Amino acid sequence: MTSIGKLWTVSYQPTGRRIRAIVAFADLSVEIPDNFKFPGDNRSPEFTAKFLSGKIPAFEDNDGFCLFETTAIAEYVASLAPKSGLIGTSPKELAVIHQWVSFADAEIARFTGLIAQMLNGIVPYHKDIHAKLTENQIRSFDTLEKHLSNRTFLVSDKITLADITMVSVLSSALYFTLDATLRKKYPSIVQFYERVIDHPKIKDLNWTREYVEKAKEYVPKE
Ligand SMILES: N[C@@H](CCC(=O)N[C@@H](CS)C(=O)NCC(=O)O)C(=O)O
Repeated sequence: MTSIGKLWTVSYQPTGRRIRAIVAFADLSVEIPDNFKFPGDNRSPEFTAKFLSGKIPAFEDNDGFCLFETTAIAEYVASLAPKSGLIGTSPKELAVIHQWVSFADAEIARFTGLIAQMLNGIVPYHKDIHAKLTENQIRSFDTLEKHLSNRTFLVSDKITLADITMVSVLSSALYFTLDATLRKKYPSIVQFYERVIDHPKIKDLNWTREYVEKAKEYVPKE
């Protein structure tokens, strides 16, 4: 397997898992530096000289080409293996892949992320905002369920970057928000998630496999 460079991430980072899944699906490999302390080293001058945002995931190839931002890294890695089918086979297919990548990030992951930040006390908790974010996310689940009700994968009959992106986002939702009641409403989403994460090339990537029973709620600190 060809090593394409280094990926700075941590084992529990969902966006890092997304990139690692793309690397694995494309039959490539990437080195994960193990002497990297996070949080901490991401703010060091050495790190920010390469990656201006000071955030992970961050990628450097074997020639010193550096990238930050998950979607940019994911698509670049997918483009290194065009035969994998990850970036489709035509400009139209790539546009539809972008549509679902954007939908996954902006219309599902954004809400899970904000809800998780409120529940974890990173941003102040507000009940009405929590309810509104939940409502917005449910609208997105409705759209996704409708689309998947008669399809195996999001874009074509093969796994693409869109599918791997979507399961990386659903993995967090299944941990925080997509609870047993919602899962009954969205059988196609759950079947799709399990179909993609069980692909032999990516099944060992520590996806969420035990789903939340009741959407996580705010517990005020004493
Ligand atoms: N938009 C970025 C977000 C990256 C991001 O927020 N990473 C967090 C960890 S999940 C980080 O590195 N935080 C460190 C910091 O803010 O200093 C992406 O999609 O890659």
